[in-house]
Amino acid sequence: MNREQLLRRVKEELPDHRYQHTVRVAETAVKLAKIHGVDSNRVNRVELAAILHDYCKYWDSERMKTIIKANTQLSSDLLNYDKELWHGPVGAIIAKESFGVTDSATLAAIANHTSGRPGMCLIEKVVWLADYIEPGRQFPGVEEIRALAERNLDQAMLKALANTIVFLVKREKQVYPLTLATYNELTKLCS
Ligand code: DGI
Ligand code: FE
Ligand code: FE
Ligand code: FE
Repeated sequence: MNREQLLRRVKEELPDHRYQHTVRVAETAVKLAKIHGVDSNRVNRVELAAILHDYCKYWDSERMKTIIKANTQLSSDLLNYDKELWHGPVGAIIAKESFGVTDSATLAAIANHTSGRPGMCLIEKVVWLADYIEPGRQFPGVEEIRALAERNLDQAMLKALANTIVFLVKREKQVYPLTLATYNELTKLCS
């Protein structure tokens, strides 16, 4: 499937504002990939992961639950946490099964784009941050993280995760253990 066919499939699955977000994440991710020296023959993996990252975002939660239960490589602990955390891991399964994606970094970038994970590779970090800083995102502090993302991916992710965790704690929401583990690892990488 070429890029245009893929984008058409994604467009069918998403409301227009989310499709536009996806296109901006792909553009931002490619830009970040080039800045941070992703091999030129791997930039297409970054773009592919970005195009598919929110594919399952609007799926019915029962449909996602069924997929999580059926795939033992996904943590069943996910089901004890917010549904918002499900569309990445489920998206990676669908990328593999319905779109024939086999590259492990591409699949990991889709799977972990919400929480992150300790030990993320360059491609995963670029997609994670592109999702956070794409030009349509507007919230206090985003400009600082946009600037940081061009210089240092780890520092940018640390700041973004700190913001996310503060946002969740202020609303007395659960913080997924992988989100915290990612944050903790980045505090060490950045110290
Ligand atoms: O799908 P997007 O809106 O583009 O972005 P996303 O997949 O990165 O995040 C989706 C939502 O998940 C966002 O509102 C923040 C939230 N989130 C991120 N980490 C956690 C979380 N929600 C909970 N409850 N716990 C987390 O650890
Ligand atoms: Fe998402
Ligand atoms: Fe994100
Ligand atoms: Fe997104």
